[in-house]
Amino acid sequence: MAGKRTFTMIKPDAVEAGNVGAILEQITTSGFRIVALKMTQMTTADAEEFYAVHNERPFFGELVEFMTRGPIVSAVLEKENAVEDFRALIGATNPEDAAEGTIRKKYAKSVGENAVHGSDSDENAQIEAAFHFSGREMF
Ligand code: RTP
Ligand code: MG
Repeated sequence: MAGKRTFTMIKPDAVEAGNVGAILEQITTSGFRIVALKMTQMTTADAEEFYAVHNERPFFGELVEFMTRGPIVSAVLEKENAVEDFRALIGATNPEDAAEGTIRKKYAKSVGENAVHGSDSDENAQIEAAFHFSGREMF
């Protein structure tokens, strides 16, 4: 899937706010094809593993608490240059720094509760997609 796929989650804040449909609409009209999609709720162990790279950071406990408090919608997306283009579509981690029109500018509440996740490399996209989806769930 090198260069062509990325992984995303619509985070609990955006699901709670009823923004799943609008966010998926913006993703698909921006040229991404959905090749896997589901709603789940991560356990504490899931979130600790998914975000293990951040486990020394001061916000780690808060992040795990947030990501497990309600359902998420996870998806695998296909497009040329998917990882980089999707990071551009979602905008900066902190919505205050995110460009106008980006998903985080429109829907994120704060640097912690920032509506969506986007993989940061092709390698992590593959790892993260495999964490959330079996082979039979990706098309
Ligand atoms: P993501 O992994 O969710 O796509 O976000 P990102 O690359 O833009 O940001 P990253 O540095 O990987 O941080 C992962 C998530 O941790 C939460 N966070 N909280 N309170 C804080 O200062 C803080 N900093 C980061 C956010 O939910 C961020 O998306
Ligand atoms: Mg990240």
